[in-house]
Amino acid sequence: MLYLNHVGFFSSPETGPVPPNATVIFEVEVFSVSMGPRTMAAFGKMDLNKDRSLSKAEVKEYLKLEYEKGGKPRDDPFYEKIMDDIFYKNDGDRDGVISAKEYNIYHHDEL
Ligand SMILES: [Ca+2]
Ligand SMILES: [Ca+2]
Repeated sequence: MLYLNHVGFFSSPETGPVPPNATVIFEVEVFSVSMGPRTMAAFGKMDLNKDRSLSKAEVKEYLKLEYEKGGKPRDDPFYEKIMDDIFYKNDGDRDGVISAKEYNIYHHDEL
């Protein structure tokens, strides 16, 4: 089962790396409902330095903003968990950044 989280990344709690924290997964799922599917517009918003790839710092910054906007700021370990999952699932070549291509990769898949 796949969830789409609030920044449009897919997340699978069954096969995730370290998400025994059901609360995180639940909240990620809740955010997904309000945000809809991943778009290049969302990518552009997260890509602060416009190099067409997302570093952990950029994703974290975005997560923080979204949670603060939602009135539910979290501590760093919370964001780290979500980011671990995001990068595990989306950083296909494991170079530590999510390229536009990697970000968009599931977009063309049948789920
Ligand atoms: Ca970037
Ligand atoms: Ca990558």
